[in-house]
Amino acid sequence: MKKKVLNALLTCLLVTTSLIPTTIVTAASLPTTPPSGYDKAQSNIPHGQVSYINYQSAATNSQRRARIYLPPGYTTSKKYSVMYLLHGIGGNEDEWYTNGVPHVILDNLIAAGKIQPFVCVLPNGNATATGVSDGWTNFTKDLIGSLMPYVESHYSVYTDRIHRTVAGLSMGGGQAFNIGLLNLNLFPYIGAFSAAPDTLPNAQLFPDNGVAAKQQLKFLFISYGTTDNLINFGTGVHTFCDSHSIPNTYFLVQGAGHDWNVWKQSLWNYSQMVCTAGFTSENTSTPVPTPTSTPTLKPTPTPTSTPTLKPTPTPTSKPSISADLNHDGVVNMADVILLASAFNSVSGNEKFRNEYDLNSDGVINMSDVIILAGKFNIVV
Ligand SMILES: [Ca+2]
Ligand SMILES: [Ca+2]
Repeated sequence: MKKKVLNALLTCLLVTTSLIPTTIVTAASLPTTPPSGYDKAQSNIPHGQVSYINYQSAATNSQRRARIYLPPGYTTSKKYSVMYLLHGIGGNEDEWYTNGVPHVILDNLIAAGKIQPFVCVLPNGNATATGVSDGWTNFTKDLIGSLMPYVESHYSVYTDRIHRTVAGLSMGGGQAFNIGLLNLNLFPYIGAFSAAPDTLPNAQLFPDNGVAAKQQLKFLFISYGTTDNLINFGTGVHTFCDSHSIPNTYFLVQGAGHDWNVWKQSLWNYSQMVCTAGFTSENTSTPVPTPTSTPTLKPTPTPTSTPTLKPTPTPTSKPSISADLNHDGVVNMADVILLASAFNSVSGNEKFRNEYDLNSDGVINMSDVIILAGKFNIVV
């Protein structure tokens, strides 16, 4: 008799347990430091697949390449959410895959039941082409006008805003801010990891003083290593949001710089938190808010006051200044950091004018970073 009661209780317990959704584990304690092994491939779990895609871009009038991660068990009998994950200066569609192993991090999170499976696209965020002065800005047009339509017509993915996010590191973090905040009708979740000087000023990111962002943003994640010299760019956005009651998550990795330790940890946290915020929700009944500002393909309003994104003057007309600003023989992130430290300095400072004003227009700004980006990884 006792055994019967015990069995009944046990059955009851099993039924109850099976009724608990096996989906998202609460991410209340996030963001945090990931457990060791979060970025290490495990042989005993299902793996997603990463492959190249080629699409015709109206922004460059050429074929462009991206990588796409399809989660384990991907099937056309269901719809998936899509994350666009952007790389940094000097990188391309291979950078995240090679150095940040998003496929490994996502496989592990899915296997652990921490996130729902979703599709992750790794674009080339520098949509440079003949006649295009700034491929990084031109990427907005490429992403929205060509890459997103390609992905949404070739894969079994949702096409509404609730199931789409943009995130990125460094230059890609700046792009995530610029693209996401100025196209809130398309991107309600934004992740900016160690955002670089391409981050637009708050007046441009929040043209209505943050009203639309407060209304439409569902999740904003901003992260940095505490020793990163670029920390002020995204922290300025964080501060603006705090002072305008726009919810945001500000994640600092203590003692870290501008590196993959921060970016991989950020992806691990962001992926879980964005799912909790509704990114992979199966409930599609959430109404799309009417955009209060007209969505535009170009994130940059006409630069009337600042000479940002000016076309590079022809090199023949100016004496060429080396982009190897720290004179260590290679053009890389260290030089961007030096340049950023002198941002918005004007020609009154002779050292800056002589060494950092790469296009010799009297001001150190994004135009100079674009020039530097064009020489990235060049050994001088
Ligand atoms: Ca250098
Ligand atoms: Ca300049």
